Amino acid sequence: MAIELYWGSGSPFAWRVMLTLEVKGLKYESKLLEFSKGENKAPAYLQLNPRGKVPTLKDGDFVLYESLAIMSYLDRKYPEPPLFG
Ligand SMILES: N[C@@H](CCC(=O)N[C@@H](CS)C(=O)NCC(=O)O)C(=O)O
Repeated sequence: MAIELYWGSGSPFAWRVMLTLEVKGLKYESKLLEFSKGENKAPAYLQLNPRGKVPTLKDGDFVLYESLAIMSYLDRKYPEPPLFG
């Protein structure tokens, strides 16, 4: 199933997940949230990530937030090339 990444402009936490996806050659749908419009605090987004922060990753029905947790998840599910030695 498709991977979706919720991110916000200027977020280094989102960048590291984007870099992970690129390094692993994974296609994903970009969901850019606008902080200035409060899109990261909208009820629909808070259902995915109650902290109202980016990044959040959806992989099919599985939802995960916290950039390091997302990187670790992606590295386990898609091991090549490995991220962490
Ligand atoms: N520990 C979190 C930090 C995420 C975070 O702080 N994201 C910021 C952008 S750099 C954010 O969403 N800020 C919006 C807000 O707090 O309203 C992670 O590693 O994913």
